[in-house]
Amino acid sequence: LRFLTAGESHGKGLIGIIDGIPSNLKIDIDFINMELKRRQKGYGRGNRMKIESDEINILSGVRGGITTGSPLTFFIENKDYKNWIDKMHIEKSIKESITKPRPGHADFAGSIKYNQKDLRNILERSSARETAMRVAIGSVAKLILKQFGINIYSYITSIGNLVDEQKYDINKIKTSDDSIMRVLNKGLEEKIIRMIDKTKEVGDTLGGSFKLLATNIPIGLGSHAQWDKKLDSKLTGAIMSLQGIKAIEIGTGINSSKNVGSNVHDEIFYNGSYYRKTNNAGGIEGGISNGENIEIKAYMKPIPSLRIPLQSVDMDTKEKVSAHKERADVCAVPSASIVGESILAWTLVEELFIKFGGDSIDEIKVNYYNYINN
Ligand code: EPS
Repeated sequence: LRFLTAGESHGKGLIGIIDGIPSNLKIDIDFINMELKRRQKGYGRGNRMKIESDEINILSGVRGGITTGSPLTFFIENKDYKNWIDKMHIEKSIKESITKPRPGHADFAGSIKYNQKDLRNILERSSARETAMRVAIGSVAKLILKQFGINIYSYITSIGNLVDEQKYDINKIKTSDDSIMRVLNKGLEEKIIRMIDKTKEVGDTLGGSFKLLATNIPIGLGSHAQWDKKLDSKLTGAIMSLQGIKAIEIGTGINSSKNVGSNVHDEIFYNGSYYRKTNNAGGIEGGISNGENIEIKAYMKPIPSLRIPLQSVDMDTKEKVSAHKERADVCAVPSASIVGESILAWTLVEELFIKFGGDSIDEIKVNYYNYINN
């Protein structure tokens, strides 16, 4: 199972190729489009989101609404491309050249690594526009997980220095889409919106954090036996690949490190099946899922495109300059949480297929229920 994405932020569109999706899976296009819409929401997005209304276009791998086992090809059009044809033309020479890297962006290191004089050749691909395709691909992963009763949720735990440390039950967490900032505390939402407005006024940006949850996880995804088979290592690596993420916590990992073992480890009980009363481990012990909910928190840095830019160096003249200005969002943490859900779903499907793999969804189900019922 693997996927690749291609496409630039202001190019013609985004392409995704997914290889290894089993046959006989029903593809719910409305669900994929709904997920794409969820990613486009949030207070603090820039004007680009008024131009785009992302919609999936399936080019291969599905007939009559059902997967055939062949690779899936997805296309999402960039509606903004028509405004960028001169700057993004495939053949005609481009007049503009960006030479002032934004601190915090891929511009600087990317242009040196790829020997590019025009930073747009780096920033177009490093842009978080790519995450639209990752959500489309992740929504297929969610459709697979649903077949096994596994669900994925997320909510925002902080924006800037406004932090929500409250614990919530799963029914409350399910309501996060009701809030434009995907927070569970209405009072906090109002404060966040005011802070985003103020931050926008002064030309600055904000980061934050979000929590990801996966429920009804079977015991036994991942393995303790080899470093590159550990579930926590795979999940954190995958989530870290999301643009802007700078830190990740599994369960109560940070607090646990400050505590004694007897206060941290989740005691084991049995009543017909095994259960825990706490989940400090975030559902993973020894690199293996232990049957509890998988709980992960991801932390996003503030967006590096600033209206009032930081100091930089013109890479052409080597003079001191202000960094390049580019239209951008003030805060995109709610969107990142949706992409986080997609990445979590994808990685869980990868692990599910390692353990229960087969070529049709029917075969995988037989393997899965054979294991679960034994
Ligand atoms: C992004 C910059 C902004 C965001 C974009 C990510 O786009 P633009 O440069 O066109 O204003 O809106 O996000 C999306 C286009 C999207 O679909 O999420 C960046 O530099 O990462």
